[in-house]
Amino acid sequence: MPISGPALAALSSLTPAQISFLQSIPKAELHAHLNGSIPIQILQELASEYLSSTSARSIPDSAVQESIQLLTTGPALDKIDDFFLLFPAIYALTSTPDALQRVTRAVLHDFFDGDYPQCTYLELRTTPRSTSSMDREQYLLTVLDEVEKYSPEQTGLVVSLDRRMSAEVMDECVEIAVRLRSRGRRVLGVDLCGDPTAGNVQAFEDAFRRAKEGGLGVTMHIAETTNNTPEETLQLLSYCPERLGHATFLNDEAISIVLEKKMCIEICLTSNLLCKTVPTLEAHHIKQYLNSNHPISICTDDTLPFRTSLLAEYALLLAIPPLGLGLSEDQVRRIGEMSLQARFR
Ligand code: 6MZ
Repeated sequence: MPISGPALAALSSLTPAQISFLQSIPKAELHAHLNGSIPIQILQELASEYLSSTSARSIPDSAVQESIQLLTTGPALDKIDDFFLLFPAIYALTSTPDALQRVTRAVLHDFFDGDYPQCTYLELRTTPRSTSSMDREQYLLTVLDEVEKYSPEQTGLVVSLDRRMSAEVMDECVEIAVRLRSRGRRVLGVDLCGDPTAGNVQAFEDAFRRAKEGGLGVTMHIAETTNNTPEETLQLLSYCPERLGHATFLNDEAISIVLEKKMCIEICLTSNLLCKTVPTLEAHHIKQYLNSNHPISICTDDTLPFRTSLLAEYALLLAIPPLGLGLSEDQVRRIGEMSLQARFR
């Protein structure tokens, strides 16, 4: 995966000994979206197959070409909304079982067997989609088969519930997730993701209650933008997630709940910087969690558009300011341990 931007600057500033240290420490990637983590070469291959095929189109060829072009050069995002516009083209290319199988295999390879292993443990998350060639259950089974084939001890699946889903579709996804888990499949949890301004979170209560009753872990993208109101955030916290994605704009009341319940924060540094929800590394909310020794996990979010890797995200911890946060090796090792402790069982 090509790396650029702040992650590359941090990685390039490290000594070979520091890079070896980052490679050697045990760490879990807990927040990686499957369709946001596809290696660009695989996506380019899928795009050329799509453009030369005669099958029915779900979106115009020009939209696919434009998005692939942007993803190849590294998209400049003015705001977080621009990020979500990249997905219709990616989705058009991963809408058959064969394509989904290929991307899942490639993403697993990238995390475990690329030039060097990125992590010792991976929770991959994805949103079940119903397409013309598979229903939501087939979608999940296709991904799960690959995940379990690759390394059942080192990987598991988190089922993402998109905020744009209707309550019925959300319930269906949770029902499938619970059923597959009860059959011993590696379904570990559910996530709430998607456009942070979409949906009414009160309608999601039932889905999260059922997921918990079914033994699934719960994580959710929360307070990712200033459009997420304090009321919405408190409502989501009342569903008792064990982990939170981003949690960038929490008010004092929300922070005290998060600290008291020791909810692990999935921190995605490059994602926040590039989506401009955090202005600088210096201003990042990771600092308040480091100061209070609160559980955090360093994650990539979407290596494809953000052009980063887990190792590069860890480089942002170790590099000297302003390129990084200037943490000590002991602190960084401890963060790796925390990520492993926060995995869903
Ligand atoms: C919210 C995000 C996200 O599920 O199709 N996704 N949702 N905030 C983010 N941070 C910037 N990054 C990715 O992977 C792609 C989907 O993950 C969600 C979006 O809903 C996106 O469509 P899957 O594998």
